[in-house]
Amino acid sequence: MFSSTARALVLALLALEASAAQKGTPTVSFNSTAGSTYLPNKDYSNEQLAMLWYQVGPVSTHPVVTATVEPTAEPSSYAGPGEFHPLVASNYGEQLAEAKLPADFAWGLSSSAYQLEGAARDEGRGPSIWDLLSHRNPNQVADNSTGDVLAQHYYLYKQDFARLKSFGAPYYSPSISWPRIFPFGKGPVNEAGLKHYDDVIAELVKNGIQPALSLFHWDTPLALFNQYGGWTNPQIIDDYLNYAKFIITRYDKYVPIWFSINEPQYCNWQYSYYPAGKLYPDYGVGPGMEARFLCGHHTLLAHAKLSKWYHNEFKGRGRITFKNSGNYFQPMTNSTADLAAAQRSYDFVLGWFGGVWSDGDYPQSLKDTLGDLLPKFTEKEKEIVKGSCDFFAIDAYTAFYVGELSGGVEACAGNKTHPSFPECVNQTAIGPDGFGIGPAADLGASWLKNTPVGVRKFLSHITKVLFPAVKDIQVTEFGFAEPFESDYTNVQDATWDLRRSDYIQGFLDNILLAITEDKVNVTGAYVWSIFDNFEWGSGIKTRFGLQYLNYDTLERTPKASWFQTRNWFK
Ligand code: PNW
Repeated sequence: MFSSTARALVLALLALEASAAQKGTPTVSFNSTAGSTYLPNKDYSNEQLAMLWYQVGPVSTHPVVTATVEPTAEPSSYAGPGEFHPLVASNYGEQLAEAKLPADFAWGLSSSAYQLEGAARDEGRGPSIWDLLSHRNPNQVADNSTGDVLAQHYYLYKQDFARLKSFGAPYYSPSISWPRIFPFGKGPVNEAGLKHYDDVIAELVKNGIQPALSLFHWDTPLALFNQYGGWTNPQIIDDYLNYAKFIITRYDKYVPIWFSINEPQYCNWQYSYYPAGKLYPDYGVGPGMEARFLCGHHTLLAHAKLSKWYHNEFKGRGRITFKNSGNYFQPMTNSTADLAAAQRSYDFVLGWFGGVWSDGDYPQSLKDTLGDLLPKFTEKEKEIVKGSCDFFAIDAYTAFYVGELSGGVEACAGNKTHPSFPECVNQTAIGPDGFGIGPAADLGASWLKNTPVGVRKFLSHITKVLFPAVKDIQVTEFGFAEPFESDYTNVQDATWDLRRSDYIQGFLDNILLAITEDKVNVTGAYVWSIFDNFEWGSGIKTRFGLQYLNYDTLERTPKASWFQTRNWFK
C-alpha cells in the first residue's frame, strides 16, 4: 500500500521520466490550417475526381501495403565494399588535408514526390500532369514506366528515414505533392494526404533530420491543365499561392529551408511537349516557344509573391528561394565571340530568372531576341521579383563548352525558325582539341558528363561575375546516372557504382575547394538522389540513386556511392 506522499513521489518521478523521454523524441504539433482560404467556385466531388483519373487511365498498384508501414529494425551497419577494392581516392589529398567544411553546412540527399512516392491513386490524391503524360502521351517515357508504384515511398517512408538517420546527414530535401493536398489543385483539402505529410514531417523531426522542402517539383495538378492550361495561364499564380501558403503555415516550425519551385527552367523542356488540344483542352498557347516563356513568367511571379508574403506578412522563421537548373559554360576560346556566346548561354538559363539579384527584370538579350514572345513585368512586379531569394540555389550537374554559332548569332537571333533559336550559341561536350569534356553518364542522361572542376568554376562565376549580390549559395542537386546500371542482373554488380562514386568524390572535393581556396560562401550541398527513381522522360532504367531499388521487391540496397558520400562527410 502506498502512502499518499509515496504516491505523489512516484507520480513526480513518472512525470520526470516522461519529460526526459520527450527530450529524446521531440513532440511534434502543427499549426492549424483548417480548410482552404480559397473559396471553391465549383462542386468538387468524388465523381469529378474519378473523371480525372479516367482521363489518366488504369493505375497500377503494388500488393506490399495498403496502410503506412512501421519501420522494420534497421541493421546497425549495412553491407559495404570489402577488402578487395577500395572506394575512389581524392585527387586533392594534399590540398584538402587541412580543409574543413563550415560547422553548420547543410548537406543531405534529395528527391521529389512524383519520382518516388508511388501510391498514385491512393488516399484521395488527384492526378498531376505527369500521371497523364506517363500514361497517355505516346513515346513520353523511354521505358513506358509510370509513377504509379515506384518505391512506394508513400508507405515505406519510415524505413527510408531510419536509413537516412543511419546515413547521418543533417538534412533531407524532398518535395510535397500538390495534388495530394489539393486533388483539384484548389478547393477542398484532402485530409488523408495532409495527415500523411504531417507524419512525414514528424518522422523526420524524430530522426533528427531537417527538411529542406520543395513545394513544387513539376507535378502540377491535372485539373488546372484541364481548366486553363497550367502554367501558361496567370490563374496558376493564385492557385499556387493558395497551396503554398497552406503548406508553409502548417509546417514552417519544422522547415528551415523552403524551395518555392524546383527549377523554373523546366519550362524550357516540359512546355515543348505538353499535349495541349490532344489530352487536355487547348487554350490557345500550344506547346512551344510562347508557352515556354509564359510558364517561366508565371512561375517567377508565383515564387516572388510567395517569398514576399513569407517574410512580410507571415513572418516565417526560415529561408526561401527557388532551385535553379544550370550548368557551367566554358568558352571554347578567349575570342570575343566565344565569350559573348557563354554570356548569352547564361542569360537564357540563369539570367532568365536572375532579375531577383538585380533590377527584377529580364536580361536585355532575352528582350531583344524574343520580342513579343517574352512577357513584360510591370514596375510593381519588378519590385516584387527583386530580392525575392534568400540565397542562390543551383542544381549543378555538369559543364559544357560553348562557342559562337556558325553563321553568327545575328542570323539566328533574327530568325524564329532557326533551329538554335533563341539561344543561338553552340553548346557542346566536345573540347577544342576534340576530346570529350568528361566521362559520360547512362545513355538515358546523354546531357550529363562527369565534370567536377566545372562545379568549382561555376560557383565562383555565379557569385562573383553573374550575380555579385548573392551572399551565399547552395548546390541543391548534383548526381550521376551510372552507365548501364539497369543491365546488371544482380544487385551486387549494380551496387559497385564507381563512376558515380568518382563523380561524387570529385564534386564534393571541388565544392570544398570553392570554399577554402576561392572563398565562395557555399552553405550546402545535396546529392540526387536517396534511391533510384522515375527519371521523367528517361523512365526508371536511368538510375540516379545512392541506393539500388529493386522495382519488384521494393528492396533498397546501399551502393558504393552511399559509402563514398558518407565517408566524405565523416
Ligand atoms: C533535375 N540538364 O533535372 C531534376 O530536379 C530532377 O527531378 C532530376 O531527376 C534530376 O535533375 C536528374 O536529371 C535536371 O539538362 C534535368 O542540365 C536536366 C538538366 C539538369 C537537371
